[in-house]
Amino acid sequence: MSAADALFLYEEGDFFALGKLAAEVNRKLNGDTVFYNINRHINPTNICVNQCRFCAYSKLKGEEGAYEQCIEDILNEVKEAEAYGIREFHIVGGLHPDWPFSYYLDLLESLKREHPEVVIKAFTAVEIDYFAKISGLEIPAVFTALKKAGLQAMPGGGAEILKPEVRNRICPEKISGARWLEIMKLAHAADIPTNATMLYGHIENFSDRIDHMEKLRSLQDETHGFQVFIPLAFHATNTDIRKKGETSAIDDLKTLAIARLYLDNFQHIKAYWVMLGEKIAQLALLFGVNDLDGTVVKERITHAAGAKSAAGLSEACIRNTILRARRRPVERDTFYRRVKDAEGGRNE
Ligand code: V47
Ligand code: SF4
Repeated sequence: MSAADALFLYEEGDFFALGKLAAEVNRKLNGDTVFYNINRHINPTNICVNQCRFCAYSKLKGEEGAYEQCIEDILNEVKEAEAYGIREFHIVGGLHPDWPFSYYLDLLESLKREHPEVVIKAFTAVEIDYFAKISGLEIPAVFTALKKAGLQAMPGGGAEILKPEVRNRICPEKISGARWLEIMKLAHAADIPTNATMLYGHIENFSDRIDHMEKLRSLQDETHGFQVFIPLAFHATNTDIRKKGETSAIDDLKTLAIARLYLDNFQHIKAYWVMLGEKIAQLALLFGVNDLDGTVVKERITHAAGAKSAAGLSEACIRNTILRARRRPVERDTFYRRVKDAEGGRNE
């Protein structure tokens, strides 16, 4: 599909026809299955040297609401992980002005020591770039050290909108879009699978979104290292971006459907229920989506920006959401391997 085709679908495409088309493409790729994951988010600090205009989560050091967790606090917070069947730690946080790179290595090593079976998916490309700066290491050496400490995959955050004209207005201090792509390419070269996101619904237009997807599609053609694409719906409360209301349900569903059609080299499209709300995420299963993310537990980033969704969902609730859309719920691990099928029997 060309960029012009995708733009036409955004601007003129019939909403239901688009959904049907995307659902059909997804059915060919992934059948009836909808994946979910039993995971736990860890956000070690909200103190950040960047001040992205869309971010309600970050604080300056000493500002009211700023927090930092020592490794012991985190271990304590996740000590029941196995009892809850947790298979993945998803770790992202602010760029702390004083913490050394060794804090992050210690964190991964400690989590692996206490929870050897739980996969560690950690740090956006923005954090990886920051680790290189604070450690004086090159990016490949940062990856070598993190892998040795327990890193197994990376989330897709920090992509925002890759186009410089938009990016410079919403997050001028953040690494460039080109640098984000370069770090992802190096991650893939280091055999670290990553996800990819797009923050939409702020100041960007449809053509900026398609430009973003085009850049992801090109890199995926080169590396095949992206596992899933996740559009993130912008939430404006407590941010520096003035906007009336949140993204519309129609925009959310169209964006997911166009992503399914345009990103023909991505196997999976995820509806992140935290940002979409549980009901739109369910409808997304009719618009080309085959992944609902996970149980999450204590989401902080979007809730700082006014999200009304729950901070976490039980497995039963996620399975029920999928079943009521007449799809087959399958628990996956971080690498999209099936671990529990629709009847509830373990596959491993
Ligand atoms: O990079 C920040 C976004 C991202 C807001 O890879 C906001 O599996 C909406 O990347 N409104 C971090 N979004 C979260 C993220 C993520 C989440 C779930 C799963 C995965 C994955 C990745 O959150 C940031 C930024 O794009 N964000 N502020 C806001 N006000
Ligand atoms: Fe910091 Fe990330 Fe928030 Fe930007 S989005 S201010 S880099 S925590």
